[in-house]
Amino acid sequence: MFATDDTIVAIATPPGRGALGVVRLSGARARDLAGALLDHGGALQPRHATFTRVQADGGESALDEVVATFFPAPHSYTGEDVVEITGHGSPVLLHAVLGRAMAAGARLAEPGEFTLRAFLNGKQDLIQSEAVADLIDAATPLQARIAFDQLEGTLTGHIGALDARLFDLIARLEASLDFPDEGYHFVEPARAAADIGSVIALLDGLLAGATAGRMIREGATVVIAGRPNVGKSSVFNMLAGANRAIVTAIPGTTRDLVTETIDVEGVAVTLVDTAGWRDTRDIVESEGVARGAYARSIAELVLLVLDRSEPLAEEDCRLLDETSSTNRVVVLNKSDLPSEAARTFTDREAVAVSALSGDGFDTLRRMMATALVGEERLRDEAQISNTRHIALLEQCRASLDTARRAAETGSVPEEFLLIDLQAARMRLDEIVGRRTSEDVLRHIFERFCIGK
Ligand SMILES: Nc1nc2c(ncn2[C@@H]2O[C@H](COP(=O)(O)OP(=O)(O)O)[C@@H](O)[C@H]2O)c(=O)[nH]1
Ligand SMILES: [Mg+2]
Repeated sequence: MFATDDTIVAIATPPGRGALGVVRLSGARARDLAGALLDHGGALQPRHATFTRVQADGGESALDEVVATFFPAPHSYTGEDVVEITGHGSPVLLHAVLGRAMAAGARLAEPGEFTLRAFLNGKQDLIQSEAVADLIDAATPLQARIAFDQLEGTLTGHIGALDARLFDLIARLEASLDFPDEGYHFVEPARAAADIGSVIALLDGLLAGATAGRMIREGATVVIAGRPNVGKSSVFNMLAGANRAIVTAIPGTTRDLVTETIDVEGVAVTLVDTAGWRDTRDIVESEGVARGAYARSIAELVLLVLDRSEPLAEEDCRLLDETSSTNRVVVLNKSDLPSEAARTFTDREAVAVSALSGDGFDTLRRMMATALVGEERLRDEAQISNTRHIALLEQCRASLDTARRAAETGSVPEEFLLIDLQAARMRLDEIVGRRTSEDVLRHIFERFCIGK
């Protein structure tokens, strides 16, 4: 299992220079080790910011002025004694402090080890530890909000409520198994089926926001498609807010995939500009076209750009056909020019824009967000966003479904019902980390960077 009996140290702030930098120690010897580095006479007082100095090697001169704060166990991030030393944000100074702490006997922390200790010491459940990583990684305010909700324990509360219902049901079933001779049923099968059904309904409520949640957490790939010269690169640039892709009046200028990550109403979107779709003999260009076709096939959403100032070309029709069953938004570009479009589209499927003036782009962004995560995204539906949680909840639901069917038909003994209910409960335990293998933990905490 993981070692937690030594004292770990790491630089907690990102690499590079800044006004401040933090070195953090956690473990039973944190205060002693910090004391050995600091100029300060006497022990650090709990939860006091102490202005002091870090001594250079040998102790004659000082390295830096710092503020040291001691958080005694168990009221610290990790649940252990923690000391945070805040100095100037110079890599040279921070590495010197780190080196001195290690020379004094601290071990360099593994990635995520502070948070792992917080989990192992019961300061957080696994959902919350994962939320710390998500919060740090958040690229949009919506991602940050969902991660913070999970850190605050919203999802933990929902899982706990499901677990309590299952626990109650299992206890009643077990009691009726314990007194078979009395012929007494604590739980009538029909009642059990109804109870399981109500747990399933709660679970479905959580899972309803899963697609949106996952999309918000993981972001989405959106591919811009269309024949040459309809204004794909111009639409890309307008969405990206910068002149990122090459725009020319010569068809076939975009030969490779150009990507940019942008925030579309809270969703982190990787926007991909592709080469125009057409039959071509130019080798470089046809490679670009092939990549474009591949990008379309893996995209969560396709923006199919048409030039509204021209009648539909054969290639437009072909792309319209090809993407008819894909999640797509039709972008009728060049709305600043007189319309020549022969075909009409509904407001739900198409939007007129001008990549020249920016007209219509607010609507386009809204339509993209809706196509990706649905209308409900900004309400509190997306409480679940992590693929691991979603998969476990789905397994939980499958076990409950089996149990409910068995209870409804009365076809199997209560023992079997219990096995399914216990299996369902085990999945909930895995989500919060009450029952999780070391491998799973390693995998989760590896994602963190050192110092977290
Ligand atoms: N009038 C007008 N011209 C546009 C608009 N969008 C793009 N263009 C022009 O159409 C040509 C092709 O644009 P580009 O973005 O390179 O098209 P792509 O080949 O599909 O990537 C360029 O001359 C653009 O300036 C628009 O909304 N209105
Ligand atoms: Mg282009």
